[in-house]
Amino acid sequence: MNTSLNITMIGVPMDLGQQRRGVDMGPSAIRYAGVHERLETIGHTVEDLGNIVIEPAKEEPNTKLRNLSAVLKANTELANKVNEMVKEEHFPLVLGGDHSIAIGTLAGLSDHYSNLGVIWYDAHADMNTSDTSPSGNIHGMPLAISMGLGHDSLVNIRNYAPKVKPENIIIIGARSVDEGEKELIREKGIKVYSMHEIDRLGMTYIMQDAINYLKDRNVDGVHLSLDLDGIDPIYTPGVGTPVPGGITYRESHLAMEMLHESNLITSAEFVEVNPILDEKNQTAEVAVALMGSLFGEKLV
Ligand code: HAR
Ligand code: MN
Ligand code: MN
Ligand code: MN
Repeated sequence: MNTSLNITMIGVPMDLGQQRRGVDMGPSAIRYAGVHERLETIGHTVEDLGNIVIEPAKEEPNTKLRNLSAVLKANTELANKVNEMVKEEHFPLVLGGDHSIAIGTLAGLSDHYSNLGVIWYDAHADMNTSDTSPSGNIHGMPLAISMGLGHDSLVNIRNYAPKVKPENIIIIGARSVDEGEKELIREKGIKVYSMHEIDRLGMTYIMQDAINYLKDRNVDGVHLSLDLDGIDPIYTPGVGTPVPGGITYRESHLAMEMLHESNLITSAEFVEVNPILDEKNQTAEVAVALMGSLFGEKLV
């Protein structure tokens, strides 16, 4: 990552991709935890566009996808905003909101990049299709949709598909993966570092391997999609779907520091912060601390 970036933040107060209210307040909680000043102190220029407007949910009689039209509308708008940021050579930093917003972020990024890499830091694979989803929650689908699998309207935001190649995706931290997702992971040969590999090989090895993998793929940009539930809920309790046995606080900082050193990351989003389920805003504070490491903060 360059020493000084023009970072443009946008908040997406989306809670319609899942069923626990409160994650719409994630962007406010992250701002309250001091993101703007933290990144400026490192030496970056920071601009905050405020929040995208989320329209109210309505009855969706023709689909099992919960709140499809509102999720589609918000993601279409987000995609257009992110696309403008990239064109201006700004670093897009998206604040969530539930993980369904990655559909829009990736749609906005990848018509600019011809070979975009994606690092998906998450307890979940978020690779359900409309057919395999056990819940109908769109936040469990964004990676599948970005690969071109799922509801047509979501797959075709900005009128092209797919957004990412399966071989350019790396999942880190997986420990709650549905059967249909496992099948898709095998079928597409997606690179996954589950908690097993993290325990066994250590985060230093994993991140170096991930960075080498993406470099070998000749990616022209890498998006970091960081779901706070990837981290162990003892550090980040304010998430809608906590899964025990996650990545530690220090391992996560190490991962961000190594990504910073790699100079690969060209956009990022931090999602699933739910202040209602949190304790004293600590999940948002962890998000901002990790952004510090990702954007080049030095310990000494
Ligand atoms: N896999 C389950 C589903 O599809 C749960 C997904 C939970 N997703 C998130 N984002 N919290 O990672 O419903
Ligand atoms: Mn400022
Ligand atoms: Mn997720
Ligand atoms: Mn998750």
